[in-house]
Amino acid sequence: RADDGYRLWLKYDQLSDAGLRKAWQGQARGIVLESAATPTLQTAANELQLGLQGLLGQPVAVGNKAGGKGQIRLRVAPNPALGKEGYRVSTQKNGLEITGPTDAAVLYGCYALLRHVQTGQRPGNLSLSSQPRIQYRLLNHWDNPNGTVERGYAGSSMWKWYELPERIDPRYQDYARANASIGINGVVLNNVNASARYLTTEYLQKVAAVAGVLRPYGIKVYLSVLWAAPKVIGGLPTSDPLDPKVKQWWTARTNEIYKTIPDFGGFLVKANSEGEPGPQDYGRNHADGANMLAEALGQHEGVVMWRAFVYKANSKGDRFKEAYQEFQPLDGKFAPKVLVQVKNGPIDFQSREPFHPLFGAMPRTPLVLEVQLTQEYLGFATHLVYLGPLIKECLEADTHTQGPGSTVAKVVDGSLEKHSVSGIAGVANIGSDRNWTGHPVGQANWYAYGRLAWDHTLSSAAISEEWTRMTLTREPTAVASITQVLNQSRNIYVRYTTPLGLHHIMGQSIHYGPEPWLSQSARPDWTSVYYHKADSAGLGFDRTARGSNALALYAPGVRQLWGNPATCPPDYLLWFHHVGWKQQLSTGRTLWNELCTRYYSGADSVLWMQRQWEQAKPALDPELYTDVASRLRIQHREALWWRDACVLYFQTFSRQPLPSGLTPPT
Ligand code: GCW
Repeated sequence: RADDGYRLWLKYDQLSDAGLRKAWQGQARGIVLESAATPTLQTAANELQLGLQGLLGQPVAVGNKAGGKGQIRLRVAPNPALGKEGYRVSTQKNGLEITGPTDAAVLYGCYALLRHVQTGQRPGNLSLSSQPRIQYRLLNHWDNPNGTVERGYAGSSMWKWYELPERIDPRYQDYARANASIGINGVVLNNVNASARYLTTEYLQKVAAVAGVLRPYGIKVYLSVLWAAPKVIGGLPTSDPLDPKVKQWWTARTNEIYKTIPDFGGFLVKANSEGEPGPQDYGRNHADGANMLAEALGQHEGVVMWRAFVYKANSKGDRFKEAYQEFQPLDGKFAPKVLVQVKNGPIDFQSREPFHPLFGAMPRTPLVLEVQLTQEYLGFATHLVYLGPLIKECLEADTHTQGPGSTVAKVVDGSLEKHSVSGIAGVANIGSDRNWTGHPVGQANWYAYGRLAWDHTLSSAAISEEWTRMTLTREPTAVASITQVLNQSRNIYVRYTTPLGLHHIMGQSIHYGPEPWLSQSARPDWTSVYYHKADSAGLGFDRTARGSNALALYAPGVRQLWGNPATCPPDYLLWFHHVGWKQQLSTGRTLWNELCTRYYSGADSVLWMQRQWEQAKPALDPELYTDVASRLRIQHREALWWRDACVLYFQTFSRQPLPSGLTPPT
């Protein structure tokens, strides 16, 4: 049967290994609810039943009385070792037991057991237990009320606002299942470039209907809010956060939200960024704005996530430093309900960025890590790029702010600076396409994000293997060739687009394809030449003390490593240094030769990806095989486009021939 990708990784097809099936069959004849059947516990039992029946090919009854052997017991019971959301799946003398302190924890345990069976593990003496390291694990949709998605490449928005609240698209429930299966517990439904409309009574009814579908899966809804909403829909002359009428307006709106959606998650705010309104319009700062919203939330459980993605048009400055300059001085000024949401890197979701200097620099403020799953700068839904390595690279980066080992992960999970709240956000790559993400492998990015949000110590390779086994095939040689492609894909993409720390040289506004020559735009930091600074002497942005000195924003341990071109890893080199064309790098080649070598080997590697994919063909669904194979052909064509455009353009500065062995573009 052709697989259209709709089921994502939740494929409960019968296990082909009869021995394995048999081994599990005896353990899973029925499911017993030992605790009150709340909607979430009932959901957990239903999902487990659906999954096990499919995987094992036998009926699995759900009841509330233990009867006979092979029953799986679901039980909500306090267990300090599991935190608030942790689960334990274990073999007891009378069969398998799934426990956790809340019904959502038990739901996570059910998905863990299903994952175990589905990836082909043997039953044995089971003891799986895990708890999330980060509390708020969110997807951020950049979806607009008119059905478009900002930077969305998988069709239109999956939220059908014009049908809600009366009609509930069945897709919402499948979306909830997919999220719950990887531990995502919150979703921001709308774009950070927000419409005020979501705060109207009409829309709150719609939001409540979506919340109703997500609730049994342990998922809360959040909204992005337009700072100017009091003016736009409230009829007030101002949205100054210190104006009592503005405060009153937000408090009243918030109370109405909670009347409609009692477990509403909270607000996400993009303010004074890229033309969005904000408290600075009234001479106030980000903390004034965030704290006013926190006050409006009052006793309600919700939180404010205030984004730090800000920069102003400034030809002389360095955009790299701006968020730091605006936010770092506000550390300690935010109310307890406020978290500041920081992108992984200082510019904007480039294919490789150094970690954002705010991590570790605001110890009194919980920082949410924002990563982008939609591939705005990584080839949309056309290029195969598995983002596990990108997310891990940021999480594992050492900020050195409290000595070596002060990783971004420890800042984000709250352990380094002793915060009791913590959060992570992934900008969704999901749309109305039948397979949700456009590129079938985009599903792996949604999956990997959720798994890392739950446990950032998991390895990116373990996750790609898990995803492949759940989604594509369990045939070992195919799994090996596919996972090699996934694991290498991000480095390959970097090589043929922006090697050695080049950044922001893509096509203007659309953010696709190469445009390193771009020198005119509405603002200097929306050009390419602002970032690569190519001239006859060399290439790269000098961010040392001789240049913009952005390196000074980092702790000494980082500054020393990156500040010296000899010790700066080649992957970050041009982020921080203007390097002479003939300068010899640690790789043994001159800058020019290394640059060309990377562009060429990157583009060639796409042919390797194609061969690897072809090797897996016998084990794959034919439609899916062809879909990805075709996209890989586009990817190669476009890798050559990137390679040739960039090499030829930079050659006008370097005035050097290609290193021997490389064929010049024609
Ligand atoms: O990456 C840039 C995008 C904008 C986006 C903005 C942001 C939502 O090009 O489309 O707007 O970042 O993150 O706010």
